[in-house]
Amino acid sequence: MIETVATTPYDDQKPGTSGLRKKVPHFQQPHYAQNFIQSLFDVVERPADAALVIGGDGRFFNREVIELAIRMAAANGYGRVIVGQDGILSTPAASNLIRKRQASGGIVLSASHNPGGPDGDFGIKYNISNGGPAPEKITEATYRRTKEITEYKIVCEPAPDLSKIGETRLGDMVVEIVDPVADYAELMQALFDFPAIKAMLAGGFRMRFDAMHAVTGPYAKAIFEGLLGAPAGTVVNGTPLPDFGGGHPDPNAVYAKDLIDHLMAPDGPDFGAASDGDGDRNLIVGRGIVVSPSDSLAVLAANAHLAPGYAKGIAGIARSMPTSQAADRVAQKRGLGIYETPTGWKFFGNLLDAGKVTICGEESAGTGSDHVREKDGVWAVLLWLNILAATGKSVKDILAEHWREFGRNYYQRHDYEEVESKGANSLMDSLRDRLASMSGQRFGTLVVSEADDFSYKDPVDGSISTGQGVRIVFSGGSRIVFRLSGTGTKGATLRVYIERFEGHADLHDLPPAEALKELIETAEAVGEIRKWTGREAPDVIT
Ligand code: VG1
Ligand code: CO
Repeated sequence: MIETVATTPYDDQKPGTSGLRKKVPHFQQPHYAQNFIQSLFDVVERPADAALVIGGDGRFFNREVIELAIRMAAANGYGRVIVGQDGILSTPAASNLIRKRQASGGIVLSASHNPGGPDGDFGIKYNISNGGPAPEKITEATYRRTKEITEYKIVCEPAPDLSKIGETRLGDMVVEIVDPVADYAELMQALFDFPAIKAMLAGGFRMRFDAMHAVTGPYAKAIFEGLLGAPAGTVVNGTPLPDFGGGHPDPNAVYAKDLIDHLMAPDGPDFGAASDGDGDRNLIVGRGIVVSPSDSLAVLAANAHLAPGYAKGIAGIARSMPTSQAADRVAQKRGLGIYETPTGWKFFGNLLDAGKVTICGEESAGTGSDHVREKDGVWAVLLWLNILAATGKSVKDILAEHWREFGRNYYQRHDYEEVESKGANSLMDSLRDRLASMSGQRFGTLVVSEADDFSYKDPVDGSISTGQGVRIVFSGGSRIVFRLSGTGTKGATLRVYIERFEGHADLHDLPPAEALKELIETAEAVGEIRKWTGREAPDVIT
């Protein structure tokens, strides 16, 4: 039986970089999740009897909202929902299922790398039929709808048991509970040389995968320890926990320090990797060296042809604006198309669908390809392993050779977290006010050659996104980018991205902080970060 429930709008359901993210108690307000889900169902394109994929990263409140979404889908005319067992689906696995099963879309419940638990973060994201995050025109329409919603529909019956694989019915709708890993693992085997990676692992190559108590645990265990035969214990923190073990499932130098410490030991493993809450990010660490995500994108693009799935070569590369220009150098040398998009995976979808690019990446530890329409942590790890198996080289050697061939883009991102929104906005406003007069200005030895607020015109559908971050480019190509995060749930997070190109091979082994010293000082001088945020130093440097 379908019940129509009266509700009143909330005024703060505007999706950010990657869906709607709020603290759990915020989501637990009466009808809060229902309003957002109904607004989605009201605006998205879906044929009668459409299929919908539903899953999440297993964080606190995941199951409740999955059950709600199933009951609301049944009341809103969906013909079938495809749900990961126990409500689990990594973001890339959800993307794959949407594509493979020709669903009209999917609901992914995650706040990605943000902490979980009763006081942690929660999130709802909608993906469209190509498997990718909803583009801005849909997120904006959803937001408009949330401001005028008066009722939502839900079936009275409870959702079926999410732990039992198989089909049941709820009202007129089929509820299909699927193994969250099987289809994804099959796709990975179609892309990579599993026998070669398996032989490398059998030959004594040692790896460590840190799932950070988040969703990649079951995927990593099935693929690395199961299919590829890595010894049990290769995957650590491999059971998804509702609060991620109290940790912060963001694979960077701060939160994945334990993994990095293992890899820095002289007798440590050959290769280490970690993923985030929902399995779309990756951190790659070689023995004695952490790979910066922007470099990882460039290396993967330059070597993808070594994996069977990309043997024909790649069509082009796309990177988000703040991501370093290391990938551009690969594209230039190899005669490939290169696209610079705003932050967030939703901007890659059209380029991938149109076949303009094969590999995409962001400085925030996200890389992926046209195999799905999301970034994909385990995919990136497998492509690295495939490259290592095909070349027989170490991560350190691969990077050194890459820099010798293409030069090195030294890079850092400085995050100032949970600063007061007012100060952060003033900092950005002040920069924007000065953009027009900045060109030609001198800071130490650096001269500004160009300064703008990044805007993007999608080359496929012509849509325009403005205000995507302030770029200050210096003669010689060094850059400082300032933008505010669109995924935080408290105050504002200021991100400052700093980059300098170094072509001389004998200068490729400097610590990034040293190579970027002058630019870091210039970022303070231009942005007046201390003045506006009251902070002496960033919280996180990646
Ligand atoms: C951050 C990253 C961005 C990424 C987004 C979602 O956004 O900078 O590159 O796409 O998170 O990642 P922001 O607006 O906070 O800078 V995740 O792993 O949520 O799916
Ligand atoms: Co994520």
